[in-house]
Amino acid sequence: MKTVFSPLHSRRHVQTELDGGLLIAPHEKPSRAETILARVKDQALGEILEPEEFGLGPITRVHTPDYVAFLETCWRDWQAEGKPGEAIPAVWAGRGMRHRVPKDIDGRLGYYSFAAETSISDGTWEAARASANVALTAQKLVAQGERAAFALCRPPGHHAHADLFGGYCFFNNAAVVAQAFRDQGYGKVAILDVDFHHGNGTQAIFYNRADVLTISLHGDPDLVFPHFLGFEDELGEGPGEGYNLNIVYPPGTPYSTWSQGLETACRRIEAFKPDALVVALGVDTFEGDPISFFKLTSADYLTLGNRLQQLGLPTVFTMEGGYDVDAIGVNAVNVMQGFDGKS
Ligand code: OKS
Ligand code: MG
Ligand code: ZN
Repeated sequence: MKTVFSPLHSRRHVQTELDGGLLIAPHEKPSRAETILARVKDQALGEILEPEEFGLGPITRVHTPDYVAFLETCWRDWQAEGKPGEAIPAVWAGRGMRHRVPKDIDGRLGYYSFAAETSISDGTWEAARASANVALTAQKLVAQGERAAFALCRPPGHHAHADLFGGYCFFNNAAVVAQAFRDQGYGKVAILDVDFHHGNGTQAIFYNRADVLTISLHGDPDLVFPHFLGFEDELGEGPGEGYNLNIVYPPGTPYSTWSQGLETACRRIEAFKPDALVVALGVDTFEGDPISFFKLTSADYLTLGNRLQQLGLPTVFTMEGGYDVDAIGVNAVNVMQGFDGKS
């Protein structure tokens, strides 16, 4: 399988993540992508390509132009106000308040986000753009006939809504890829999110559409991030009713349980008969992950990859979460190798 990777991911190098009342060193750090790339090379998974430049067109198919413009100037605007640290949202429109875009940068940071752990500094815009280009290049490879491609995206994307950042995500790479398939004439696309966290942004972007099926397996949002979306009674709305599926699990879930939901998801995808599949791949389901509570083992990722291959679909993998950096390369590449037939 071919991998798409951009060294520009390292332009996202924030120093802070608000966690437990402290500004800690971020979990979502450059070594994540470098470790996966090293494993891709070590295992000779396949050719490694740099992304092409697709411009903002495919991004604004799923994100609003005002949100994209905000991200482009956010750090500049923050600095222009003389703020001493990294840009962190700290105020939101609560119940009963008005959802309008303020002029002030503190107000706009709140308007365009849903959480405060995701700081912004210089280079975040460039890295997020590169990450979307990585995803779109993988999509192009598959549209040109590759059975599958690995978009080694960083920063990740699945939490980003049409006009909200958060959960370390800015552009929803999986959604951008799915929409690109649609715009190229693929009639139906399925997105399967196997990251530990609910793919809230992906769900929201396609919630009222029947042409893109969204499925996410994740930790119970009653207990974990993103807290306010991802419950099993969220089935889609309007024309999209029946085209969103959430499968939630409690702490300690091993592959033997998790894979039952995977089977449900695979059967739903088979019934949908999509023309392409996007897998939002997080490996924060790993037993050693520092911020998650599932118990998947490294060997389980080979099994997962093999099961996804059996769907028989043109497939783009977009990299999402995974924070046990020592294991992230083995785990992510195991999915690709399982897909390619290794057991
Ligand atoms: C807040 C925890 C924030 C978790 C962000 C989740 C990132 C992720 N202390 N999403 O898939 O991995
Ligand atoms: Mg998920
Ligand atoms: Zn995650």
